[in-house]
Amino acid sequence: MEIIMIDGNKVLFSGMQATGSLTLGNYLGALKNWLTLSDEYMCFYSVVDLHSITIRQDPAELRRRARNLLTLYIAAGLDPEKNCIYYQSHVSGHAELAWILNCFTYMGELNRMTQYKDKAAKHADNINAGLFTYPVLMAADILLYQADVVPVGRDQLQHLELTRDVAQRFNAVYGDVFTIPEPYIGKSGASIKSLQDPAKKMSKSDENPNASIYLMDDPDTVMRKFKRAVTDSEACVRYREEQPGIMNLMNIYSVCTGRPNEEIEREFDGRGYGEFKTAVGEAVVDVLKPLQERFEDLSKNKDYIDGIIKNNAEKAGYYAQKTLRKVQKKVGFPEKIR
Ligand code: ATP
Ligand code: LTN
Repeated sequence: MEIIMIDGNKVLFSGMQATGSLTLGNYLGALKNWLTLSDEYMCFYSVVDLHSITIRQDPAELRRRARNLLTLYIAAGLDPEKNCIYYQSHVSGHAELAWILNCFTYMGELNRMTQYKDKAAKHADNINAGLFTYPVLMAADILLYQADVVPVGRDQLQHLELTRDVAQRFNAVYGDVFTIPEPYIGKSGASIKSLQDPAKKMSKSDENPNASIYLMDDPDTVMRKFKRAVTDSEACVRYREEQPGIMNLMNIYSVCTGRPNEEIEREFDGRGYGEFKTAVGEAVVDVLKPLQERFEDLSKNKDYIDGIIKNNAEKAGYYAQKTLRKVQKKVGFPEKIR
């Protein structure tokens, strides 16, 4: 099988939508893993703004959020010289490949996507075709760069499975065109739950601001939200299914401090939830503080960020074209006459 090796490294692709402000769930479930993996792979980290417009957006607000998100990738520690950090909309190959892959994806497959069902229920007044084919665009993102690995939170696994199915289907017809990507799910950050309803994932589009910790929340807000977090009446810090609220707080505490659950259980044995919540809040504040400071500094440096946007769009475009040309040829589009 021919795998396109970029600079001899394996390839990683991931992306986030510029809808709403990033939450602790996004950070612990995705961004943090991106950092761990970025040394081992040639990485593409995209601000997936094409995906964002499947929900109606205010144009100025979308532009602002997209830039903040790109800046945040860098503030989180991703080196923009080594990693390709760019806007999806700056590389037209995403949309072009998505069209081709649409013709290799079945309605029945897309109908089964739980994210589509959730979003369609939430936005019943705007169930557009883009929302339905969203996972195909995601498959195009990944396959365009011949990604070997895709770090995501657990909620995206179904989309990854679809990506693999579509890639295999295409390869079965045309030969080994696409690398079949593997998902990478981090351990405890895989699914951070809402602080107000531990049955739901923490989400940046939750209407209740107390349900999510935003990466830009100040320390007082973080502490207040953890104090109000929904728990139970068991009054013991134990990692078990019957206590989903506490499990969630333990997950957060564990990823932020690097300490295993057994140690946390020992530390808080016989102590109340109040103390535990304060400790979790403080651990989160310690993680967010340096991130917020770097974000502020970078935001002031317009020329630096503009340079990254320009260079990385060119770099991503170069690799995207390589795959796209190959795919266009395989499906039978005529060569351009130059
Ligand atoms: P939205 O509410 O707009 O759907 P979201 O908060 O679910 O957004 P996405 O942009 O869909 O965030 O996801 C970005 C990345 O963060 C994905 O890899 C996703 O799996 C991960 N992620 C999102 N929420 C969580 C969470 N609560 N726990 C762990 N990972 C998460
Ligand atoms: N669908 C993802 C965002 C996303 C993505 C991708 C993630 C778009 N394209 C490619 C990984 C790889 C989401 O909603 N979190």
